[in-house]
Amino acid sequence: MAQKRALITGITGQDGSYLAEFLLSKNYKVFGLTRRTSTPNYERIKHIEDKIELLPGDLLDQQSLTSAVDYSQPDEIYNLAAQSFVATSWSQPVLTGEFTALGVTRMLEAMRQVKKDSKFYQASSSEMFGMVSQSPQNENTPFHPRSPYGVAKVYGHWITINYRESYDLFAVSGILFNHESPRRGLEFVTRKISHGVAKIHLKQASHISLGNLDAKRDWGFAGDYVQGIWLMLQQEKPDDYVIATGENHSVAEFVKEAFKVIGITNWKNYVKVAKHLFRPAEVDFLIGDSGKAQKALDWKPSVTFPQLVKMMVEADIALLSKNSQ
Ligand code: NDP
Ligand code: GDR
Repeated sequence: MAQKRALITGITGQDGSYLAEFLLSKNYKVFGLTRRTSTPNYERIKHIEDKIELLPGDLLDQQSLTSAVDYSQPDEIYNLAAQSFVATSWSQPVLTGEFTALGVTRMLEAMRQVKKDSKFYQASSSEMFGMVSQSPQNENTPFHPRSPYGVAKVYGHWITINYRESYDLFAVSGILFNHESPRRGLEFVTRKISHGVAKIHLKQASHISLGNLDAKRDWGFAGDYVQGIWLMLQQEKPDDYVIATGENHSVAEFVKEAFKVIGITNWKNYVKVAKHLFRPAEVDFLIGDSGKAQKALDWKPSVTFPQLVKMMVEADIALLSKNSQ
């Protein structure tokens, strides 16, 4: 059988790096789209850089996307690139719309114009549910996004479905709930906590500043979730799936569990609540029902909440210890 070819946008991000590793383990030829920066940020993919091929491109630039698809001739396109930090979407709403919403159309156009028989994955998000109208949330739950990011993702979700229906493309949307790992960006709450706890453990900091401790999220492990993404493109027919653990916890519970890893129980003494970290509109409660994916894709999460927290705190302790040597 000919070697399969995949193009990943957002390969330098958390999910892109796990997905690239996973596809290499399946013997894919992996291409990754990277945008120009004055200093390369290949930290998450440096261990596989010699096994993949990086192509220049930006979600704002149609020509660069079309060229990347034309050059790589992918069997599968994974559109993971986005402005993905919800908080930033209020300070940069237009840019978020350009990347996270219109960027999807540009990628779909690139595929339609030069490689129509490719399979397309769109990274949709549980943020689309926003102010939830039912729990747990599944593929049929109505959307009520609460941030410019969430609104942009709803556009990306529907344009993917629209291209599937208009042009008969194999285009699918994975509605993924929060997924974390030691490779999570430092601005997201789980990594901010694991990194902060590691610093306190190593006596490099005295406290962590956080915003809303009451928000609840359905947190899974990114390594598990990229397998669900891949499975969606291995199906005979394109369809959309929720990927989630079916369990949720508050930010406070995450903090408590993280301090437990370093043997601290009175965690409230180490946390300061800062008003400026609260969002103009909040998503209070998310919990996903991945029953459809479990049945149709035979997917299920393998890492539990305490395992995830422990993995992240231990990885940050190791990282900070190494850096201070
Ligand atoms: P990251 O923020 O870690 O990675 C985002 C990636 O997008 C980076 O590689 C970034 O490149 C790239 N990117 C951003 N803007 C552009 C642009 N204009 N042109 C080209 N590339 C660009 O996100 P995650 O890995 O966590 O998430 C992957 C996708 O899944 C995102 O679309 C996110 O919105 C979505 N998602 C994530 C969930 C999660 O819990 N992680 C849950 C549901 C959906 P650079 O390194 O140059 O910044
Ligand atoms: P989220 O993730 O917005 O769910 O989006 P994030 O980790 O940023 O926030 C989760 C919850 O924690 C609360 N919170 C804080 N958040 C941050 N970042 N920093 C803080 O100090 C802090 N204190 C409390 C937030 O208010 C929020 O309720 C992530 C991203 O990966 C999206 O791209 C993805 O689509 C969704 O998950 C599913």
